[in-house]
Amino acid sequence: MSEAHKSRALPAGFVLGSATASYQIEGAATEGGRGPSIWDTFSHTPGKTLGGDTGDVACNHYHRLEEDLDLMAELGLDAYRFSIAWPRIQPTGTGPANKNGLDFYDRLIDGLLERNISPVATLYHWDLPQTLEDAGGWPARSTAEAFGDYAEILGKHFGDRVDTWTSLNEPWCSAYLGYASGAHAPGRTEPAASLAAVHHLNLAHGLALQALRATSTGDPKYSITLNLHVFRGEGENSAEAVRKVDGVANRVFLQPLLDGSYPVDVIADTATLTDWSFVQPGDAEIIKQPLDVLGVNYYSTAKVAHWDGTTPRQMNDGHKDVGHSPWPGCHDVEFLPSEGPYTEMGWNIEPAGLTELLLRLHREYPDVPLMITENGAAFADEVVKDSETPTGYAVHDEKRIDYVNRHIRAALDARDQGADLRGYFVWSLMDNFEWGYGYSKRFGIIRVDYPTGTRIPKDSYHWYRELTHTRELG
Ligand code: GBH
Repeated sequence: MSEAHKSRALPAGFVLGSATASYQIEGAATEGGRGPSIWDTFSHTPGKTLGGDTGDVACNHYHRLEEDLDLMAELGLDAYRFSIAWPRIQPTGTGPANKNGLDFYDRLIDGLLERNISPVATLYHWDLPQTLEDAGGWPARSTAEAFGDYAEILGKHFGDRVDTWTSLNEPWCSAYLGYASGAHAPGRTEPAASLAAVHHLNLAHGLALQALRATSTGDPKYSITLNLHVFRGEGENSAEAVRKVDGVANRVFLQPLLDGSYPVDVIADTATLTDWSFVQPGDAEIIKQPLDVLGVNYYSTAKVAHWDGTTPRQMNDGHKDVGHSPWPGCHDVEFLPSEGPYTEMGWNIEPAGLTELLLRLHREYPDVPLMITENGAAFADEVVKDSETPTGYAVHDEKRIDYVNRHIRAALDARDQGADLRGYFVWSLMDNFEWGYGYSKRFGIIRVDYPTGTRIPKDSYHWYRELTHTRELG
């Protein structure tokens, strides 16, 4: 029996969850008073998403809430990580709360609590109200301020019942894919603006945590989720290349959030783009809020090298190549293809990277508890007729099971070596709108049949259910 399949017990209290995001699953884009977000605008702009796919209907979760809650209960989840759509709560990003929007998340949160599932709520998973983008978006300070007001509404209304508040999901993506590479909404390609966005996202996190702490009457935990990168350097001068990309990818978030300052090397590397004057006195104190848990999203690693300018530079941002770099200040860094195996996204599979990442965080910030808030894989599923199942179909996805199995083991390896890891959320509960890739990529442990919306639990769902019940990896 190979190491990967030796049975291994989960530690007591280790949280097993699953994750989704509002725009990726809800649909009902114009219902319940929801205003347009930057992702509505972007996905409805020709050429921006594969096949012109949009989140208009998505998984229709908005109308299938009860069924989805029952699937989560059957799965035996300890916790469910979802995001709240800002434009459902404030259709134009400012002003009073929209009652219909609050109602929907009341039903979700109460439905989770009735089923003994802890609600882990993210305030922002990329669906910025379009009105705020029109006023400047994340490169504008006013967006961070508006986010603080939005957080106050949420704290007052849901702060008696939420288990964990997460301010932002992956500000790296919001800043660099949204404002530098343009692969994500709003699709701007302005490297200098992307750095202002970084700061205003950090500031928004700080303002939100202050507002949530001031208004939540329960005893929630406070967190943020980052997509931290694991870089492998190759060849001469690669240490310098790794330092640069690590700066704009990881340390530009970790250091202000946890240490209260920006890395001086990042400020120097980006000096030709900006003088960082958007950082105002007092901002550092606002950003450095006590964190009960740091959320980590992990999928793969990346290989970088020093680029000497003699050959065409390879750039692979892990998303579509749109010709603009999401790496400001890294003009002499080249991205090399990593060794396989790969998922359907083209991302390399390397569980050891997760162990290393968790141990790094433990070494640098030993007092901060960690949670894997996303990990999972897109693979092509094998759908077969099966009269034994309620839907008449079975979905075989052995590769996804293997991916998740190996990554939980890699995470536990880090825990065994001292990392304070509290749990794991598989991405995703169900197939959904995979941003620029539309519906072409499936990450779910539940298959969604488009356009009917029929849910079909995959083999990985049954495997994960087994894990939540036995608490032992098979
Ligand atoms: C997450 O994004 C999202 O939170 C979620 O909504 C999404 O559906 C899910 O993952 C799957 O994509 O180092 O240049 O190769 C993850 C986005 C994926 C962005 C890996 C960076 C590698 C960049 N990240 N990607 S690079």
